Formats: sequence, structure tokens, C-alpha cells
Amino acid sequence: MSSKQSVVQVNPIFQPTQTLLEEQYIVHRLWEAQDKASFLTGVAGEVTGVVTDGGSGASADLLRQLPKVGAVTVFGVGVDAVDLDYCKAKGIRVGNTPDVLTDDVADLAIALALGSFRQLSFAHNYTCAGRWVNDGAAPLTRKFSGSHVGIFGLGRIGAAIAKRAEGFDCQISYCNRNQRSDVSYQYFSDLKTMAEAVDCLIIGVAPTPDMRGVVDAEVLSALGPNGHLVNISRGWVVNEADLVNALVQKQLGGAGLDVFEDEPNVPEALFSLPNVVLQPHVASGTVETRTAMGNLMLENLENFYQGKELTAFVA
Ligand code: 8YV
Repeated sequence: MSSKQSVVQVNPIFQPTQTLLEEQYIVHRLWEAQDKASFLTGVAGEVTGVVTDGGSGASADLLRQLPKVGAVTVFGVGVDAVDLDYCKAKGIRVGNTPDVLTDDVADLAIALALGSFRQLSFAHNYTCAGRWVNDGAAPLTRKFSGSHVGIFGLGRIGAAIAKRAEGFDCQISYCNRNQRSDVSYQYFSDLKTMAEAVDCLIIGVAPTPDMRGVVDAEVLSALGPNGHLVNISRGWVVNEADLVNALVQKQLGGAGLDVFEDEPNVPEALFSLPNVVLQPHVASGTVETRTAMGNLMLENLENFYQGKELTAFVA
């Protein structure tokens, strides 16, 4: 009998991590199974761990079918797709990959803010389509440096975004459940009030269930026709129908979006808008960061099997 532990892997991950995972464990690839229920029944007797990513997580339904599982290790910081209540009730450990992706996600947030204010995608397409030659200079855009940035969720990633925005001489405000005593940025307890005050609202909030749809038509209208929205958290924190409507009706100045409600599906109405920059959920998607995420995820898994505390965990 093999001494390797058996894990179910929900979806494919960064290839070098995948290779290491398969060297160290017996990996059952759930995403390749035609009939997932009978696949899970077949491996349930031996599987003790689940490997997944931020988008797929691990539902209670999945975990119920794998009663010997003691740990879920997520290749990502977000654990919103893991049923944490179920895990807590069953004593299942949940590991994630915080910190190592903070820089990249914050970098992309600033890139999206610049992309929205300066209409980078539109200007790129304008150049490539020969419009510079045929139609002359591209339309003027809006200045990001010195603007007032409001960060919704001043956690690790939010704070890294604020630090970068300071480099652009931005005035910085934030909206959190609680005011932080370690920062001097202006605090708003109410999101709509902050949206009224700022030029750019950046969503960096941890995607807990109570955050669903909180950035709605009211908040977007408070941000207004000169305001820009950036989202690097989860698509469902924003009411996407309200967002599309606000952009199409020109009630919002622009948006830079890395995340969407129903990934990988993105509302087509956004494709032709000049003041929108879209990314296919790639904020942590650099080789350096994915390598670090993979290593941390593997370390979490190894620690679990050695009976040690996970290096990074939420449950
Ligand atoms: C990744 C993420 O998209 O960390 C998260 O929560 O959303 C991302 O970093 C994902 O988990 C990697 O596939």
C-alpha cells in the first residue's frame, strides 16, 4: 500500500504546483470526472484532503461526500467558496495563501484605476485600429494623480493599495467595519457616504457573505458620472446589473474590473465601453506570485499531514 496521502483536487492549478502536488500525493482530479458523484464515492474511503482554488472552493455538498477529509487547502486568499460553517462544525482545517499575493493584487488595482481614468484599453484599441492616423488625436481622459481614492476594506490588500495610491499623491479614505487606530486616512463607517466623497472607489474587501451586492445602484450613483470603480475582490460584491446599467447610462465615470459575478462570463454590454478596463481575474496571476501561492498551499497541506498548525489558515 502506498504511503502517500490521497487528496481530491477540485480544479487544475498553476502547473509547477500541480507537478509538485502529484509527486507528493495521490491526486484525484475531480474536474476530469464525468460523473462526479460516483467518482467521489469511489475515492471517499481514502481521501483525507481537498485541494482547490479561490473560485471553486469546497461546498458542504462536496465535503459531505468525503467524510475522511481533515483539511481543505486553497490556492488563493479568498475562502468565500469554501463552506466554512461546515468545516468548523466538522473540525476540517482550511488553509489559504494570504500575504504572498498582496503586492500583485494591489498593483493590479492601481493599474485598473489608471486604466479606467486614462481609458487605456480604448486608447490601445484606438492606436491599433489606425484611428490615430485616420481620426487624429484620441479624446482626453481624466487625471488619477491627486484624486481622492476611497478603499472599501482596508485589510492587507486594501492597505497595500493605499500605500501605492499615496505614491500618486492621492487623498485616501477608507470604509471598514471598524476604524483603524494605526492609519491616519479618513474613515467612513458608511460606504455610500464615502462613495459620495471620492473620485475612485476601490473594492478590496474580504468577500464575506454579508458583502453580496453591497455596491449597488445607490452607491454607484453616489460615486457619480465622474467617479470610477475598481474591483479586485469578488464580482458579487457589486450588483453587476446595476453596474452595467450605470456605465451604459453614463451615470458612472468608468470602471476597472478584474472580477465578475458569473466568471468566466462577463456582460457583453461592457465590451464596447471606452471607459472600462476588463481583466479575466488575473490580479494574482504572475509567475512569481503563483509560485509563492503554490508553495504556501503545499506547505499548508504538508503541515496538516504532519499534525502541525497550518502556516496560513482561516479555520
Ligand atoms: C485566484 C483569488 O484567482 O486569491 C484569491 O482569492 O481569487 C485568486 O488569487 C485563484 O484562487 C487562483 O486560481
